[in-house]
Amino acid sequence: MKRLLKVGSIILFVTSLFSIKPVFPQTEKELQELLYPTKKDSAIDSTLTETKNLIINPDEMVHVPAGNFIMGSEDFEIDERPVREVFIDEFWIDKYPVTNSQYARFLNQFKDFYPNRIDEIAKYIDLNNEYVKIVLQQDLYLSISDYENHPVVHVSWYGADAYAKFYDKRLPTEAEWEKAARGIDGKLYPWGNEIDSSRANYWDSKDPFNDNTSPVGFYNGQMYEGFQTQNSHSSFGAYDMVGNVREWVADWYLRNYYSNSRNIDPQGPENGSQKVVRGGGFLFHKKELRATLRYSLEPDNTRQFIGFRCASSVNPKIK
Ligand SMILES: [Ca+2]
Ligand SMILES: [Ca+2]
Repeated sequence: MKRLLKVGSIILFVTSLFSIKPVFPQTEKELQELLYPTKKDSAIDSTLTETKNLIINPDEMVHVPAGNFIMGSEDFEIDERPVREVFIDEFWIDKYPVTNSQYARFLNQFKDFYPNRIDEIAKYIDLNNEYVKIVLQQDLYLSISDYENHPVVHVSWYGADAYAKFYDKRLPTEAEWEKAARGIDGKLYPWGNEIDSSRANYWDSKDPFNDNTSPVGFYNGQMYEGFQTQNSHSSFGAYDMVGNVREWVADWYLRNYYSNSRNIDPQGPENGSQKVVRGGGFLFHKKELRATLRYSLEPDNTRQFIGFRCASSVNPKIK
């Protein structure tokens, strides 16, 4: 809201110079056009160019109702144990991982709103890395063509957290992420207990992206030039929870946290040195794609296979 107020006051100031009645943006698209009237190429293009007929709204969120779910697993690593029932209050979570288009838009807006914090951008994303598909061209951050709807990678936890806060969202807790991925009944994957290459992007899954990221929402049941997918969202409608990129979440990592944590809205340990990363990525074999797998990394670090998605405790439609 504070951002809209700021935008509103800028618009009021500019329009008052020309004695024109101010028009406040009603939608994100109108906001974009007001902010970047001559730079429309920075706006979100939700149409995939390289995969025809796959159209998504990357800003969409899905609702996860309040209630218990089964968290953890007894069958794999020690840090996934024990299995227990955990209550999570209602929340919303991004339907897809944050894309290159979205992150480029954030960087443009961030530098305009916080001109004295531009130095922080270097801590948010490793723009010099060859795998990053966002470039700075003439003072404007842009997604490289054909990668607009691929998940952003090489973002640090700080870069993920800054994005979420800028849009009045937050990172999901580890428990929220697992509930959004598995549903309430302890499934190993968002759709069930078996995995194959028609459902998620993993290493050697023979998808059309040559062991790279895939556009978010790709595994939706469509056939793409001979490659058949199955609709592989979770019970709550979130896509790419496993496969594609692993995702930063809010919690600090502690190996034995599950055996000590509370069973109502656990928030993770008070502190730590590594943040939790969830959901298998395109560089991992399918046996490492289970939704219970826990991974961790120092928050200032970045990886080619790590992105993120946001959550909200407030309905995004009534914010
Ligand atoms: Ca793959
Ligand atoms: Ca994922």
